[in-house]
Amino acid sequence: MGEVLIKGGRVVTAVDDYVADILVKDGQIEAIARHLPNSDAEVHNASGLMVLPGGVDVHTHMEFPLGPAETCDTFETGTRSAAFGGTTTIIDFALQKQGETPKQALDRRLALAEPQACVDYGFHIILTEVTPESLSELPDLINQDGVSSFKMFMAYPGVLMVDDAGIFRTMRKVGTHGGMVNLHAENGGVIQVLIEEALAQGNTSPKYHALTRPSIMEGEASHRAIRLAELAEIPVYLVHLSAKEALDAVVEARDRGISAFAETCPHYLFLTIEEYDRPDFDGAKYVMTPPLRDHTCQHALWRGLKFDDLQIVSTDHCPFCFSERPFGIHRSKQLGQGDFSQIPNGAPGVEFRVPLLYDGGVGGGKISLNRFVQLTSTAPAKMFGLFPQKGAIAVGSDADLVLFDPQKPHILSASTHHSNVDYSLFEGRQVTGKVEKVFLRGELVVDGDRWLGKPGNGRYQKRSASGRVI
Ligand code: DUC
Ligand code: ZN
Ligand code: ZN
Repeated sequence: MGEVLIKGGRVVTAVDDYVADILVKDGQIEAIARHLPNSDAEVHNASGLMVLPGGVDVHTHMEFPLGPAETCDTFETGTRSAAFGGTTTIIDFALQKQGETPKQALDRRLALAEPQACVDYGFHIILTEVTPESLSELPDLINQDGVSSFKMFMAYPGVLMVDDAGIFRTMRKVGTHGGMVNLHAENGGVIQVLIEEALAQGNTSPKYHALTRPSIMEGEASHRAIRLAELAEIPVYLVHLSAKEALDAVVEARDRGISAFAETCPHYLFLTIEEYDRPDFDGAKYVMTPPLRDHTCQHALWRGLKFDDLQIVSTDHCPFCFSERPFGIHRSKQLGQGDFSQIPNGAPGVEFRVPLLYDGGVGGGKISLNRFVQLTSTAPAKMFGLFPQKGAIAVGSDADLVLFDPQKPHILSASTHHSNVDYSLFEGRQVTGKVEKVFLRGELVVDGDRWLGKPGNGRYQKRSASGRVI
């Protein structure tokens, strides 16, 4: 690949903000200076634009099985959608299926992603069977295969849930090797009772998804997760934190010097439980887990982002179409017609994270510009062992660069997004701040509305064991 020169952009990182030229050579940043000569490089004029490090979304689910359902984005469509939204690295999940070892799960997902990925990618492994055999594979996965984080579910009993003993055993093993444990923190047993009670009373509409997953049960499980990690002496990372009660547990632990970390997602920052009051079956579009919460929670989340009680904004992009066509009932919310508990849990969002957080966060005066970059790129790269290759604009870092127009208004819509999913949580919402160009290791992959990337050009990222340094 020839050299690329990005001229006169406003370089914004988690700590910097200055105007400079950036020279890219062999996919990496070669030089940054006030003025660089044009030489033979392909030149891109970035005056009036911000130059941001490529977004890092550490929570996505492409062609992912969830019970009888499967998400409707392939690795190709989902990563292309990510690129259009300014995200150049994702960390997806390899789910350990029944009878499978963690390494087998990883290999299966790598084979699926490799020919399709349009942006760089890594995997967390979801452990569902904590057996001596599974545990014995973890050191090599961390030290050789570049998988340094392992997710477990405290919800979905009988399907995905791992009990406290299994979580604790995993924490001990992962901690010894410097890895990170990610937890879906909700009290699965109690929620199951509430679901059964609701259905027995004939309460079947999507709203009951939210009513049967109370925020105090997220708070309880978050507290338990942190206490287990404290005993195991390992950092812990709570995924998709939505409830004030859960955030309170994180704040309390961090105040005591415990390494508790958490992400939240745009839907919890911008939407509330009222969405479930939509008529007919429309509330199903908002069925994700945990569910949308109230304004008190939303306010607490923004405060948490501002003061670093929450470290990362990821999407939990887990798209299921609303309609049965064209991808079939198993990739559709229609699976749950007449029974909210059968609605596939998940919602799309990988394309809108960066513009939404810029518009609502920076534009809305809730977080600073540097904090926005930290939350969407630098902190996720650091938390999951990708920094300084990713998450930085620095000499030697990968030239994953986003040219972003901070003044440009545009409308978020399923009619113009690039995911396979047929709806948007944010349909019709106008935001200010648009991704104009995206470079993946120096290659221009998005130019306005044009797609120039290629499936298979995304590279698997072996991650370091961030638990040692976080
Ligand atoms: N948790 C996730 O992280 N994603 C989809 C569903 C769920 O419960
Ligand atoms: Zn989850
Ligand atoms: Zn998820």
